[in-house]
Amino acid sequence: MMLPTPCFRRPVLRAALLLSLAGLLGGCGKSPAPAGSAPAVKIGFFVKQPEEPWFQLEWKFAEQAARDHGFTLIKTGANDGEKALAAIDAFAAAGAQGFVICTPDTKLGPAIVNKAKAAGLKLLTVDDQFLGADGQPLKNVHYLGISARKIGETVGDLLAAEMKRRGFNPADTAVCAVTFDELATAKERTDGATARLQAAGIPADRIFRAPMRTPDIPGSLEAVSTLLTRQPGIKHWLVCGTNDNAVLGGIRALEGRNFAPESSVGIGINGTDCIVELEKAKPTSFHGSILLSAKDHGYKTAEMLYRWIKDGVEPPLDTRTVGTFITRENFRQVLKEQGIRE
Ligand code: FCA
Repeated sequence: MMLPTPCFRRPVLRAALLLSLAGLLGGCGKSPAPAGSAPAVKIGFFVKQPEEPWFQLEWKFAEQAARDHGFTLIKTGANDGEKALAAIDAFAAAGAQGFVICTPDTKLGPAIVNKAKAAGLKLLTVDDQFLGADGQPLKNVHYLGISARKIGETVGDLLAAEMKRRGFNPADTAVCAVTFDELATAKERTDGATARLQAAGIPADRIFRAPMRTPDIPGSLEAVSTLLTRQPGIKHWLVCGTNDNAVLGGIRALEGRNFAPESSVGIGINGTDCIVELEKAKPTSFHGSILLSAKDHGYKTAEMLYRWIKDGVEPPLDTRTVGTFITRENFRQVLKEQGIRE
């Protein structure tokens, strides 16, 4: 079930919308629970960037969990903090007992926790860990995310190995790290990658950062184009970034400056937002990606919340997932094994 994200500005409209939402949800699916039995489980799943394949896959796997366990999933998302807060009201009005969220803004954490508490909803955060008022992670809020630093380090090691394999002259080679430091998991990834590249012998003054204003392909394209204008003498770029889209924007910027595909190398993170790129008949500079487990992030989070609601089994406070390196050589096989592609 997919909800449009309501934008509640006027109280009357808001009440009417919530009522119609409740009616809509009450009317769909299973018949009401018999008197005395536990109510049917309903779980909300809010994501910050619903247009991205990564988040669509999280939903797809959460839906699989809903089918397997017989609960109702309410999907909604937007890259907007106000809408995230409004979604909590909508989940409560729809009769949900809890929700999974990848928040558009980690600093909203305390507000989301308060709203969930007030509405009596259980809460599980995915991908982006909440921050408290002191800027530190809210460790008492249940979270499932990636081992970001470690995955970033793997990207750095793989880029260094690829530089050697391709025989790039270190004197003409530089690193482009497409960063989004506002988000802790993103910063840990690029910090991990650049630390390993420096350890592999790239001097610190040849490790350049391209900070994205928005965490998407246009944001990266703009940031990397600016960097390329400032550093015209580099022949080979090693591109890392917060996720696939960050790296893809960098690759598009290199193409815009006529870098040959084999002259540079990019390695992404997610593995789900670069499938079209890997499927292209001609290789680009996008060499591969660390495929994260969309199944763990979608199925497992929804399932953990379901067990918590239904059986009182509290999930661990902090669960971390790992990734698998995919390239043009193995991606079809690995995506099939992980249930992402037929
Ligand atoms: C963050 C990123 C996503 C994905 C996820 C695991 O939310 O923005 O692209 O990498 O972590």
